[in-house]
Amino acid sequence: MKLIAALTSPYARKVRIVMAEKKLDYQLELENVWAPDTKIQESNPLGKVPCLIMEDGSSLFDSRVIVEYLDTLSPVGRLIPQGGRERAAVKCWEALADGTVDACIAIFLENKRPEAQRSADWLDRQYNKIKAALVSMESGLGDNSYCMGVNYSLADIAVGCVLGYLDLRFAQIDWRSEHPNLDRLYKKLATKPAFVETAPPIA
Ligand code: GSF
Repeated sequence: MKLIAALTSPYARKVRIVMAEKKLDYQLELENVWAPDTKIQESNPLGKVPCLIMEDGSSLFDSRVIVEYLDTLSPVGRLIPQGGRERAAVKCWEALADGTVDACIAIFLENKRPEAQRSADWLDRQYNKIKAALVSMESGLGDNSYCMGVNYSLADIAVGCVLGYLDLRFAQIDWRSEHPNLDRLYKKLATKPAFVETAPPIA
């Protein structure tokens, strides 16, 4: 398997952490999807990473589809419950975390536009989503060890990737002091080899 990714992409980081936790071998191919000569659309018509190229050459995207597939490849360290409410709950945590990243990226891209073209209303709307999502994650986690209670799952990986992305691109958001439960979870996740190995480069 080959994973087309970018080192700063939180969605790709989620996939790479799942690969590491499942002890799956793969080749990492870095792609700058914003470069004019990017070939990403040959693999993903949407022009986005992460994109997984399977043994038969076919591709799989997006990150949620990829991690769901990877979890079926090996019984090592199941990250998504097989069915029922628990499965839906993990997927909902993932949707919340990925949706928070979507809002972060919308802000990041908006801020790349010339200042006169930026919409303050649009930026506010995205910041509000991030704020509300952090509140929701904080209360959903509560005093539990992990998002789903006692078991480490894809929910924690997805949440860890958002928090890492906030540190990378939104250092001005002091999420730690307002969200002590998330701080406690992140400290624990940050010691895991899969998180250490995939930490985004500081740039
Ligand atoms: C989002 C992927 C994405 O936006 C997923 O895989 O879960 N729902 C998708 N990737 C960004 C890179 S990043 O900021 O993580 C991307 O490839 N953007 C290029 C574009 O044209 O939007």
